[in-house]
Amino acid sequence: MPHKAGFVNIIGPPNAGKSTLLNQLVGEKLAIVTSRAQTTRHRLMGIVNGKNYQIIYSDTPGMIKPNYKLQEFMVKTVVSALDDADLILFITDISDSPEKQEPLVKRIRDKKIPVICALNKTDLISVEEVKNIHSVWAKIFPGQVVLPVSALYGANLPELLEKILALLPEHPPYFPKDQLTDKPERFFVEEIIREKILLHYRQEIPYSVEIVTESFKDEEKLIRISAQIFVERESQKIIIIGRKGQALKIVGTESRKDIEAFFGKKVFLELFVKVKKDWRNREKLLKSFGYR
Ligand SMILES: Nc1nc2c(ncn2[C@@H]2O[C@H](COP(=O)(O)OP(=O)(O)OP(=O)(O)O)[C@@H](O)[C@H]2O)c(=O)[nH]1
Ligand SMILES: [Mg+2]
Repeated sequence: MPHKAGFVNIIGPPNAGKSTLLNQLVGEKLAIVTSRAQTTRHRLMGIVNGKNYQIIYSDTPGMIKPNYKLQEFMVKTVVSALDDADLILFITDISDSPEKQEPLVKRIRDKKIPVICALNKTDLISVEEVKNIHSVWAKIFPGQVVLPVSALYGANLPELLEKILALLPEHPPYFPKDQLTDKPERFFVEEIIREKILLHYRQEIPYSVEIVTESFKDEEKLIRISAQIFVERESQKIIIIGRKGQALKIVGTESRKDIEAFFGKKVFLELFVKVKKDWRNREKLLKSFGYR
């Protein structure tokens, strides 16, 4: 049997369930998930290996109209994922209006790359409604696979995998067959901390935060990690730390537990908060934070 391999890029509007779907398809919690839009900022690959195939999934940020430089970088990430896909896995909340997705749908159609359209969160509506909306999307993507799914509950995901495998090109593996992701350990530390910040702080605070792992020392009995939390203004630093450091302590404890679970090892985590004025709009700083 010939070997199949390819890049399956998960693309869609914010909050559609892209990261949830990546985690389910890979079978590991690689990507952070929250109920807030624009949780994902970077492209993240999750690799699934079978005897005769290798699927390289990419989670991407939600497609938006950018308001500041960081968001411009996020959009650039989505655009490049549209370009290098062997298969575009377009995902949208089944309850979101198809009209709203028109500009992104047009970009996808123009690529002339095979598409699977996953209509997510079917658990929230009736079977009848799913049928009706499915027929609307089938007209938007004629001749392509349109599949209602629930990423959260795993509904229809075996069918989705089958369709992906059917459309995957013949190719030798791109990565070693035991590789799970393209990202280094530090990335997951930073994302876990950011997830806790998204969960615990309101309004703009999480969007003004960037995490940088200063040091990551894998010692015999534990991993010693020191990370910086960058904010844009002094007032945000005060909020992040909280009264008597209580707020930051919660973020630290919850992050440590998740990082321990992720690496399967005890962790000592130190967090520092620093102001980098207006970092979201400073190109050089953004590049130093890994945005390309
Ligand atoms: N009910 C339901 N909720 C879901 C489903 N899939 C995802 N969610 C929820 O939708 C929210 C957004 O999920 P994410 O996976 O972070 O969505 P995303 O598309 O990656 O979002 P961004 O990274 O912000 O663009 C979270 O609260 C998820 O738990 C689903 O199938 N059913
Ligand atoms: Mg996401």
